[in-house]
Amino acid sequence: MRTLRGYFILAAAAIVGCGTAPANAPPPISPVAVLDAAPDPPEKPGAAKVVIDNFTFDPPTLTVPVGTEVTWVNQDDVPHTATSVVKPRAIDSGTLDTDQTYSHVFTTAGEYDYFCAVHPHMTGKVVVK
Ligand code: CU1
Repeated sequence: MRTLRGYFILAAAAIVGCGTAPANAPPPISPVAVLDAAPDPPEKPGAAKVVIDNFTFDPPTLTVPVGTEVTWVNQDDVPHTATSVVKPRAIDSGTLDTDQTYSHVFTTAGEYDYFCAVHPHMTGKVVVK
């Protein structure tokens, strides 16, 4: 009659046996390899990003060439907007919930001050040259 210890060794051997790959099998894919296979796409030319987080626009001042598409992405836990200070509003995102984005292509040089209509102390600027 086998002891408990004997059963344990048999079980351990079975687990190890299941984990042994056949000699001709491809190597297992490590999590690092999976990450390397799917990198973030590079930011396309003529594009720039403003991150909204912790009640701030980052960068607070963004300088871009004419023709740049600027995308605001709300990474905060609460809704925000990106809204031009002056009318007519070049920047007018409406309410952006968490992870929502708004994009605008700046076709005219100038300085575009904006703020968050929900939290007016949040301000930012896009300088288009
Ligand atoms: Cu806000």
